[in-house]
Amino acid sequence: MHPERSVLSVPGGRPELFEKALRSDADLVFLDLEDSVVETAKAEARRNVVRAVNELDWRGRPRAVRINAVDSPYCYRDLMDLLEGAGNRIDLIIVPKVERPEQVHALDILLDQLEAAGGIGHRVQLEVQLETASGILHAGSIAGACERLRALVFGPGDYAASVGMPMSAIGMEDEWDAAYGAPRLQYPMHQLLVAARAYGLRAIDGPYADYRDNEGLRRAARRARALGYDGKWCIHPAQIPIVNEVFTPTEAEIAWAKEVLKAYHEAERQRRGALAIGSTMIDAASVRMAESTLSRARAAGR
Ligand code: 1VU
Ligand code: MG
Repeated sequence: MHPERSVLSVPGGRPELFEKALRSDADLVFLDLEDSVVETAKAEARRNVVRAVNELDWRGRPRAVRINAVDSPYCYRDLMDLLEGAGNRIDLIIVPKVERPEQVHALDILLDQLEAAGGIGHRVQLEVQLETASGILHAGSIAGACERLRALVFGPGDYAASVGMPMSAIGMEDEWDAAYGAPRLQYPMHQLLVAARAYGLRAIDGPYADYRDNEGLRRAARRARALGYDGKWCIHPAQIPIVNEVFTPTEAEIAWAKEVLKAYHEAERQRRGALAIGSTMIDAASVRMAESTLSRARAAGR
C-alpha cells in the first residue's frame, strides 16, 4: 500500500495551492471541504475539488478528499458531487468527526449505491477521523465497521474541544500539559492505535498548528511514532520533510533489525529459540519487532 508518513491538507477553497501540494514530497495529499472551508464557500470548493480530482496529476498518490461530517448539512452533497463528478478517479474519502459505527455503515451503503449507479469500477476507500469523546469511546466498533476503511486519524484540536481540555493551539503542548504532568493526548491516541491495529488499519496523527516551530513539530511527531503511529498530518509544506524523516526508520534501527534476524536465524539452525547479542536477549518476539521495523522501512522506500 502507498506509504502515509506525511499527509498534507490543502483547503478546497484555495485551488492555487493544489499543484504546489501535489508537487511536494507528501506521501498523501488531500483536498479539504471541511474545516478550512467557510460555509459560504462550500459549493465553490466542491467544484474546485471535483476538477482537481479529474484533471490534476496526483503523481501516483491516491486522489483524496476530506468531506464534511456525516451529521453536517453538507455531507450528502459532498458525496454526490464527488462520486457523480469524479467517481472514476476518486480513491479515498476522509471523513471527519466519526462518532459511531452506524455512521460508517451509512456511508458504506451510500457509496455502494453511488458506485453502482455511476458504473464505477473500483471501491472508494475511507479514512475516518476520531476527534470527539464519542469517537474515541467507540474506536473499536468504528474500526471494524466496514471493509473500505484503511486508517483511523486522530484529531487533537476537536478532541480537546469535545472533552473540555484547555489547549491553546491544535496539537501543541502548553502550560496545561505541565499542570497535568504528562502529555495529555496519550490516552485517546493509544485508544485509537489499539483499535486501528486490532482491525489491521493504519493509525495517523493529526496536525501541529505552528508551521514554523520545527522542534515542537518534531517532538509531537516523535511521540506519535513512539506509540506506533504510521504518519502525521501536515498543514504546511514546510512540515513535510520533518514528518517524513521521523516516520522513516533510521539507518541504526534498520541495521539492528537485520542483525537480529541474522542472529536469530543462525540460532534457529542450531535449534535454539533464545540467544544473546551482547547482553541483549533475542527470541521470536524480537524477530517480530525487527520485521515490523523492516516492513516500515520498505514502505518508506528504504
Ligand atoms: O511560496 P508560495 O507563495 O508559492 O506558496 C506559499 C503557500 O501558498 C504555500 N502553502 C501551501 N501549499 C500547499 N498546501 C498547503 N497546505 C500550503 N500552505 C502553504 O506554501 C508557501 C508558503 O506559505 P506561507 O508560509 O506564506 O503560508 P500561508 O500564510 O500562505 O498559509 C498558512 C496557512 C496555515 C493558512 C496554510 O498553510 C493553510 O491553509 N494550511 C492548510 C490548512 C488546512 O488545510 N486546515 C484543515 C486541516 S487541519 C484540521 O482540520 C485541524 C485539525
Ligand atoms: Mg477536526
